[in-house]
Amino acid sequence: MGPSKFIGSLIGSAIGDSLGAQREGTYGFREVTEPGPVYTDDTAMMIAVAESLIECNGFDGAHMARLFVRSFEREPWRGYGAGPPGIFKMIKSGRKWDENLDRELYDGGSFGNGSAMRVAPVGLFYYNDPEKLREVSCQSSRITHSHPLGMEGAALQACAVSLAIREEQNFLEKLKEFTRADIYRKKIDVLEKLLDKKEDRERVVRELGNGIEAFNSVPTAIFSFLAGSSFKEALIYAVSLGGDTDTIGAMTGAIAGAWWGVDGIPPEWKENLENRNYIEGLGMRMWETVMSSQKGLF
Ligand code: F2R
Ligand code: MG
Ligand code: MG
Repeated sequence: MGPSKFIGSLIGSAIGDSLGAQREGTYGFREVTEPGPVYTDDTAMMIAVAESLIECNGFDGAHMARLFVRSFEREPWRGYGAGPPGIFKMIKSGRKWDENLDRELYDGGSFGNGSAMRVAPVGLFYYNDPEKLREVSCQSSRITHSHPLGMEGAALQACAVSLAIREEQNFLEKLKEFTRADIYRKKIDVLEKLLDKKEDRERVVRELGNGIEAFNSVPTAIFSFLAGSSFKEALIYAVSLGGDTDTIGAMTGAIAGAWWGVDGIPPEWKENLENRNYIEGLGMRMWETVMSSQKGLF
């Protein structure tokens, strides 16, 4: 396998974020056809996840947490969710990454989509190892999102990216097998039935959601990917649903970019992406790291 799918997933995620950023938090069904000039917290955190996995050749929670803090301190204006900045402050003051710090902010921890929106690199890194993918998705989520539904959302999104890398033909069946929480399993059942009714956006949003909670956005991103017959179509559809559009866009883009590869992304969308060269380079480095560790196995 060449690097195209790895690069496509990271670039696709950043483009989906930039496309959706133009209408995050707005409602009603409206298409946006050109990505905006800047990406948001979704991409800033996704970059930190990728950098950490590459630098550590796998998951190191303390390292990843440090990179989150560094990224936030450099660019606090990226539009972070309510919880993470407080957690970064706790980590800076010496608290450990695995103390479930978000439980001091939310009962039972956060089930926001903040760990699913950044998890694509975990799906790439462990694309061939579903158990490890689940474990690292949950551990990386736990730094800021330790609620079981937050962790499950991250694991499900990473799984979708890994299935797209492999161009899995039984995509929904595999996702269903992987999922452990009822709310996600039920939504996967629903989305299968909605696939030929995608133009009824009101119904799609009513049944799948378009909110900031992981369970109201991860299934919607998976649906948007499946509803599109190209990267562009999937992304425009995802953002047209309104709500948490940068994040639903980022997650759809990570899956669609993994499936169609970097050449499946419209050139004019890539041209204007902020930090394009750096993100492409990260995709390449991640591919090299994964391929060289696989070589060691055989
Ligand atoms: N925050 C935003 N957008 C707001 C507007 C930004 C503005 N444009 C700007 O420029 O400043 N976007 C980003 O945040 C979302 C990810 O959020 P994250 O990281 O999950 O945050 P948090 O605080 O953990 O959770 C988000 C909300 O979910 C609800 N929630 C979570 N756990 C809960 C629980 N146990 N009980 C009840 N509610 C819970 C809360 O409402 C949280 O505020 C992405 O959209 C990203 O783009
Ligand atoms: Mg955002
Ligand atoms: Mg968002």
